[in-house]
Amino acid sequence: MEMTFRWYGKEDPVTLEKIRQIPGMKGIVSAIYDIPVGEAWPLDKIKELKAEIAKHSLELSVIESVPVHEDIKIGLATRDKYIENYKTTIKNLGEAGIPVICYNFMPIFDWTRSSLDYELADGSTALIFEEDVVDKMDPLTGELSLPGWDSSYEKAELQTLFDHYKKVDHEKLWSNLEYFIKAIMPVAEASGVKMAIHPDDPPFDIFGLPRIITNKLNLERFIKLYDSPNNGLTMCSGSLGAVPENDFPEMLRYFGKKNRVNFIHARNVKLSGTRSFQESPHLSETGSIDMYEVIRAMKDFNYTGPIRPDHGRMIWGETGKPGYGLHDRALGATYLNGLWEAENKRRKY
Ligand code: DNO
Repeated sequence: MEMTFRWYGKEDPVTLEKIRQIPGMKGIVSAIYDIPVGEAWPLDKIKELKAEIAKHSLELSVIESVPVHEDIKIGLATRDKYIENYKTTIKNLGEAGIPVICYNFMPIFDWTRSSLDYELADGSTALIFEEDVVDKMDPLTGELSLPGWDSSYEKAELQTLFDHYKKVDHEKLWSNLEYFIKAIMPVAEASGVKMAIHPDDPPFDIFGLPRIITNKLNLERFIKLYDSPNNGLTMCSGSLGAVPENDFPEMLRYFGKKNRVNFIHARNVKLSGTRSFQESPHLSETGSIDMYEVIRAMKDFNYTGPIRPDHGRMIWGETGKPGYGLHDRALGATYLNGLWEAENKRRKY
């Protein structure tokens, strides 16, 4: 595995100087944040980002995300022009030597939580999802926005989008995804770029909008849309593991053996209901996911790709982007490195 860390660019209070001091840190997961969703990313901007990261002896290992324009997800006639732009971005990223692109296909909203600063028993704060709270939220106010969302929409746009999505059920979303995948994958293959779709977070419908990248059956359906290792997955333990019916380590092993795991997000969640959870520290005993099993699964298919510690709590008085502080994510990276070293050595003896 290659240990990586998400960096939100020059505005991020967690600087590259700090990230490179985390033991074993090799790569950066980042994006270009000032290009409107749907436009092509110019090669020179990509090269600039890569060079900035290289100055700190780190590598730009993954782009997360190249966002998918809503017209593609809805299946509007305008989608073709956005798909052409997406193909240009993939081609340019390939030319700059970026090996992996993470993206998602969630309608309108990216990852969603009911609170960003829930106080845990130890005084740290974490992100949580409580179904009954989310059920009462009004998604049309335009006030719902989370740190790190690829895109968020103004109130007026939201109503139009919701109107469009009235005609998009799960099967329609699948066919729009298939259309997109079949169009972009030949370019990804020719450019040497591995695509890694991120599961829906949480992995069930919210606000009446369909979500389809949610469980083993659907991931299997997804990889069959286009049979190529370039058409792969981001296996995110916290997203898929947020519902009791998903056995994350088993799914990781299964898709890993099929050579479809192109990126891994590791974090823990503590389930507090069938559709409610708290983000917990990475350590197995604090959450519902057995992180040692995750590492064992990775070893079972000899994973050599990128992994990043996903969201951390806010600890030691740190302030900043909820989920994306330095300290708890650095602890997460160190813990994962420890499990990995131990499992590697155990297998050699
Ligand atoms: C949350 C992240 C997601 C992810 C996108 C990928 O912290 O895992 O925002 O970056 O869904 O497109």
